[in-house]
Amino acid sequence: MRRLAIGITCYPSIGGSGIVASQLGSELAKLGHKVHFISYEPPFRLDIAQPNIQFHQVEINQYQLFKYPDYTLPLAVKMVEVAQRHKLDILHVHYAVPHATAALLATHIAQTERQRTPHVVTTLHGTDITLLGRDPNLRPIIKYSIENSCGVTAVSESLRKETVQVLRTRKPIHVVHNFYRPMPPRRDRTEVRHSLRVADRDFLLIHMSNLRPVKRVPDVLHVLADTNDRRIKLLILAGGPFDEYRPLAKELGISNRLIVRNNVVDIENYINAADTGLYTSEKESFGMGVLETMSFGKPVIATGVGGVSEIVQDRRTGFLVKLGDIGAMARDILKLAADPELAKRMGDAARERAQQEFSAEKSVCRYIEYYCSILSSCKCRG
Ligand code: GMT
Repeated sequence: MRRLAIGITCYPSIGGSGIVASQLGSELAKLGHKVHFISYEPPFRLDIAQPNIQFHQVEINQYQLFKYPDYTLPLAVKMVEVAQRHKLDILHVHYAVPHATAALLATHIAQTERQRTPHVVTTLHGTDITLLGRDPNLRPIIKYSIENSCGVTAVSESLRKETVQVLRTRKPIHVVHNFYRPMPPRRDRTEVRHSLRVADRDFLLIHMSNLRPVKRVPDVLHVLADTNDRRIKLLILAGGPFDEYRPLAKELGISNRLIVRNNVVDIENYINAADTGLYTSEKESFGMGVLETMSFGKPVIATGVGGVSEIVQDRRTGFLVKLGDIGAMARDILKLAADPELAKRMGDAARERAQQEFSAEKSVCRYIEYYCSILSSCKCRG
């Protein structure tokens, strides 16, 4: 197989898209491809010391002349520089704005300078379409960036459909589902539970997210309150501030059943210590937390929105519930808590589904095949 030189740009902060882009880069590097991350800081779950990986930092100068500091322009310049110096075949950008926009500008500059021009592959992750795509101030540039990329992928069928519906794009969009390679837990389940003050007989729910409004954190708390069982506890691995939700937890009388940990990196130890995942989002183009939870053999109770229903199989790997149906979620939790055999059966099915349908092997292979098809057929490179 030909070794490729691939540039990757993503948001480096905590979030599913950065995690997916980092995992993809790391897997490509393991296969011998040269991977160049271009961003304002190293993505938070990326090991930049790994062989075949290099990180290129975008420097942003705060000129007084500009009221608002700009990132897109220095990013485009860095992309031109890296593409030329490292002979990039592919520039794989995660999110249409500003990353695909910067990549298109970079290829235009490179063409004008008669330099090496990489093929731009854009992956859509959700909020670029579901939120920004509906903003009339951004919609035309998002559409432009999609239509002019050499190739476009979406992380779920649901997001592909929504993109076509919201932006009326004609560009073919190829679906490559997100994937996850679980790290083996390094801490004993009982020890982790004890460190969280969770007893062996307790039933521990887990919720992992950045706590943005779209995740509906109040619903998570209401579901816990609705179970009305002291044995049922909830661990939130928060990628954002939780303090604004504390008054609600107090009002619902669940503070002593709630454990919050911030910016946890060793998620495998905590998911392994939990019993079931709980996700209440109102929108989710995929739902990395859902997949991560299932990968450790835990059933997931989730709202059946967007890409989540492409991951969770209702009544087989967990339960899919209507958005906002707090009562149904609480009943499903009680069902699992009362029936360890059911929880085990669903958890095993969840792990099997994660391994078979959302493995690193499968998705990385699909990306490589896609890169190769773009390299052999795309005419958009100068
Ligand atoms: O959901 C977020 O708040 C973060 C956002 C991101 O940029 O990481 O997540 C989006 O991309 C993830 C990776 O593809 C998906 O798993 C999430 O479902 C998607 N978020 C939304 O669609 C709301």
